[in-house]
Amino acid sequence: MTGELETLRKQADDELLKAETEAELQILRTRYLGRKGLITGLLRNIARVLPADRALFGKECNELKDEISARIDTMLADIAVSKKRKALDSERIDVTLPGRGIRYGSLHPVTQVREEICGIFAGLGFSIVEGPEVELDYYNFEALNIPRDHPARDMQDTFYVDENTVLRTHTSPVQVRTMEKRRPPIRILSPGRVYRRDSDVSHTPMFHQIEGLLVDEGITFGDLKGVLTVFLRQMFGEETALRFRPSFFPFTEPSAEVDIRCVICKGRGCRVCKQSGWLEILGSGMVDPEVFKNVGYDTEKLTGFAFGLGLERIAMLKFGISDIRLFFENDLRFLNQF
Ligand code: 2U9
Repeated sequence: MTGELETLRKQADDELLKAETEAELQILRTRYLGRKGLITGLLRNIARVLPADRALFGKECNELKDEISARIDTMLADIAVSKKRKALDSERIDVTLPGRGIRYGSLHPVTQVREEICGIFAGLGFSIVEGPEVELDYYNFEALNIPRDHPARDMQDTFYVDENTVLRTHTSPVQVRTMEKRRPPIRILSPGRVYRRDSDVSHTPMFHQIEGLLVDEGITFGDLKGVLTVFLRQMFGEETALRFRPSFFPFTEPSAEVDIRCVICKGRGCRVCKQSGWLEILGSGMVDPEVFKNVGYDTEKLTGFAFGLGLERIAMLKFGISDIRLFFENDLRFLNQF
C-alpha cells in the first residue's frame, strides 16, 4: 500500500474510533467516501502514479473504500441496536403491578323496581305490552269511561298536544288497544312513562307506571285479591299485612286501593306513613262494563280486574328516598348508592 493510502487509513481509523453518533458517522462517510471525498480525490489524481503501479493503486483505493464503508455500516448497526435496547428498557412493563379497577355501573332504582315487578307478574303468566306515549284523547280518556267534564281532563293535569292528542296520563290506553286487537283470555302488564302537569317533592311531570289487566270468563273480585296478595307478598315479604280500601275510579267498579303495613315502622307509626301505620301501594278494581262495551267485549260473559301503581313511589319506599326529583337529576353520587 502506498504511503499516502496508509496515512489516510490511519487517519480514518483514528476518526472512526472517536465517532460516537449516527450524525458523526454520516459526516465521516461523506468525508472519505463521498463524491468529493478523500479517497475519491486520490483516485481522481491517479495520473500522478506510475502507469505500472496504477492498477494496484486503484485496487487498494477500492479496498480501503470498502473497508471504511463496512466499518461505518457495522458501527451504525451497533448504534441502532443499543438505541433499541435503551428504548425497550425504558418501556419495560411491570406485569406484576395491580390493574386499574373496573368501575361497575348499576341499574337505575326505577328500572330495578320495574324489573322486579315485571318478573313477579311474568311468573303469574302475564305478558308485557307497550304502546305510544303520545296518545289519542279517545284511548287515554273516552274509551276508559272518563267523560268530557271529568276533573282528570282539566288542563292542569294533562299535557295536550292538540285538541285530540295528549301525552298519556296513564298506561291504560295500551290495554284498551290490546283489547281491541285480541280476544280474552287476556293477562297483560304495561309498564311505561306517563305525563301529568304536576311538580313537587312527590310529583314530577313525567313518571313511570305499571298497570295490569286480566280478563276472562268468570273472573271475580276474589281473583283480584288473590293475585294482588301474591304479588305484594313476593315484593315486600311473605308476612306483609295488606288492607283493601274502597275507592273510586271511572274505569273500574267496584274499586279498591291497597295498602301494606308500613315497611319502615312495621305499623307503629312514622313520618313515612304519616303516623297511619299503612302505605298506599296501588289502585285496582273490576273493569267497568262501559270500558268493555267500548272495545266490543260481551259484558254478559266477560269480567276482569285491573290495577295500577307508580314506580317512583315504590322505589322511594323501598330505598327510603324522600324527594322524587332525585330520580331524574342523573347525579352519580345518588345513583351509585343503588
Ligand atoms: C283498563 C281498565 C282499567 C287501571 C287502574 C288504578 C286503579 C290506579 C294509580 C296508581 C298510582 C295511578 O300511578 S298512579 O297515580 N292507578 O289507582 N289504575 S285501576 O285500570 C284500568 C286500566 C286499563 C282497560
